[in-house]
Amino acid sequence: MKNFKRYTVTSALPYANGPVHIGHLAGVYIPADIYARYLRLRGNDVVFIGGSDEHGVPITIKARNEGVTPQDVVDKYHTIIKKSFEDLGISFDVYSRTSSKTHHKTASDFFRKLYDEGKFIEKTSEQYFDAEAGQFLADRYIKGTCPHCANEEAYGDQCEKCGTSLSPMDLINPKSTLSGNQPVLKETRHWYLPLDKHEPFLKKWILEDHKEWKANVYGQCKSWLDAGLQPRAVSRDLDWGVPVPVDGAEGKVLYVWFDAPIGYISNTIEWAEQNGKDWKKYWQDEDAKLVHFIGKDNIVFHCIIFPAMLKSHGNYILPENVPGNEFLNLEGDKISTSRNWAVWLHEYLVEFPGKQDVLRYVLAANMPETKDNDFTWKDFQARNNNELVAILGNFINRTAVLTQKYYDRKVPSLGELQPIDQETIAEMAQHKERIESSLENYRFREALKEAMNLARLGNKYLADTEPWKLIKTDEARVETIMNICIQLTANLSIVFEPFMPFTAQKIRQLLHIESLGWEKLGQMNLLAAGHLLDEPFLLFDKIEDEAIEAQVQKLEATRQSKIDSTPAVEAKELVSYDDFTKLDIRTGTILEAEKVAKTKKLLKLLVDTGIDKRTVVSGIAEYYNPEELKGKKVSILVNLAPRSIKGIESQGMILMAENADGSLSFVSSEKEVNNGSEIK
Ligand code: B3M
Ligand code: ZN
Repeated sequence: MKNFKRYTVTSALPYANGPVHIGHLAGVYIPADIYARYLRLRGNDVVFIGGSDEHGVPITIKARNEGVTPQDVVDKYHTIIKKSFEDLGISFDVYSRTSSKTHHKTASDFFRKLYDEGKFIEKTSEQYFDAEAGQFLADRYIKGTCPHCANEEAYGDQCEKCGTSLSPMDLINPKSTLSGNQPVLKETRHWYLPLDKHEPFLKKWILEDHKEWKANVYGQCKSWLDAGLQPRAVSRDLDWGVPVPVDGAEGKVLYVWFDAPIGYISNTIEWAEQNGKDWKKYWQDEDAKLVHFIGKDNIVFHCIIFPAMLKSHGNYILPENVPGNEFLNLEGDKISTSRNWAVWLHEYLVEFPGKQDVLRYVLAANMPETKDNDFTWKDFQARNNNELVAILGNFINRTAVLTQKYYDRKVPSLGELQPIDQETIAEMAQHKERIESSLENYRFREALKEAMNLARLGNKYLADTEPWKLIKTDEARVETIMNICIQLTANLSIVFEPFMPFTAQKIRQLLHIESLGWEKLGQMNLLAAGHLLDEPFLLFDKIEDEAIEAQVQKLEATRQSKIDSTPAVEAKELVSYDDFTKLDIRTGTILEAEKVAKTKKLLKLLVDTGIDKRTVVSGIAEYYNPEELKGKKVSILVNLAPRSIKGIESQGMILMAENADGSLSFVSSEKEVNNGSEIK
């Protein structure tokens, strides 16, 4: 195995359009932080990079929906995310953002170099354009009917009802969400990374040279490569992002997945500038080991597209490993930001103050390393009460309390060893290598289990030796036992440092020592006889049923509110007042009504609009009989362009309120008003 001099550890840059939840943590940030902390503890030169991904269409959509700018959106979430990571003890060396100046320049230069060297292909294609809004439409800005399940609200990239991936051209009756108009096809030019050309290299590099990658990651890469790679567009028609640095490319930005991974480099540059380091040593020197921590939905971008970009550029090292994780579910259901089905980190930190390590522990223990895994509040409670309190906390507390009681908190000396002592010491020494091997192979759950086994070993040793009985008969023997327990406790402060840094710090406080460094793990002479410990205090406390109930209730409330609410809970895009005043809506009265032949839903109505008497075809036959409609007061949109429906010219539209079950009812004024009164 190669010996690396430096480590460049990245963790996926979360989109700054929402806070971070436990799924992100278990999948990416906890394993990355454990790894970075472990490497540092071993004295390695490490840069651990994080940051917010602040580009992409979802951010622009959120901004539109909220009537703010994209910059407002990312400013808000970048602040929340950054703070919550800090509070959880995620030990980034740098946490920056892709809207930064450094990033814009780095990404722009990266693109420009590839462009200048002819590494892209340029293609013109037809894309949907909103003539009224005067802009090309990102897939997410187009809605229409799903060709698979007839959902009328399908997006241009996906139908959220049946889950099918779509392209905008698949939609029946596509509509721009900007203007509501039918978009038109218009030619546009974009730059493509010819992944097909990189395929032979990627095949060898991944499938032959990186067989050691995790099976889930390797498998996904293999299926992409087996299917054959296609050129990928790396620019978009959008006004939010890094502008394409080419003449004549106005209105175009780099595709978010082109610029975001370059964000790792940009953030390293910022860090290096602030810390007097040379960033190139971490990105362009074969002695540096680059590792990307990501979730499974990001595998193709980090294993195929970004390496192809780095390789095309030519100056960069490629990742040694990409330990991608599967997903964490919550109480049996997929975590969903839009459904608010999540445990949000910033909320957890407020609701469970001082319990960062409990969350870190539970998420590491349930890390979805090989398959999707589930987080439940019951398990959270059980792991806290039965493992952290009953095993780790219990052993250390007994050690501290007995040392205080028998020796006034001074470390007693080690006497003659008995077989049980020797066995315990030997077993302790074995953990080091096992834990190292687990950590270096990205098996964090296994490493954590091994660490916990050290605490178990301590409890077993205490139970077997029973110093509280011996103290009356064999005081010298108790000195040895307590010395061993204290040394074991010191070992626990080392081994838990990567997983539970706050707890490791507390253990050091109890022992009254500074950080020991990883190499001391397994040693028995960490604290000299006579060293004075601190006053005992508890490392963990029990989590009661009420606290867990409250969390379960909170989730239940989310589930319930989703069931109760109508499907149309989200407001539509904003419109200007001018847009609104274009609609001419009047009160009217239905004079005549009859069924439209050979249809189930349609009625032909004659309406007195106060301006004229006109025919309107309306899809209300399932809810109203023609007979009951004569004399009904209605609201009617009178300046809707006439449409021919079943051969009848319909002049306007009757406004209806649609209930959650789809039933319709008329909208009419509360007091008696004349026909033709304007509604505004
Ligand atoms: N923001 C996607 C995600 O959060 C994306 C990761 C970028 S890593 C360069 O899933
Ligand atoms: Zn569908």
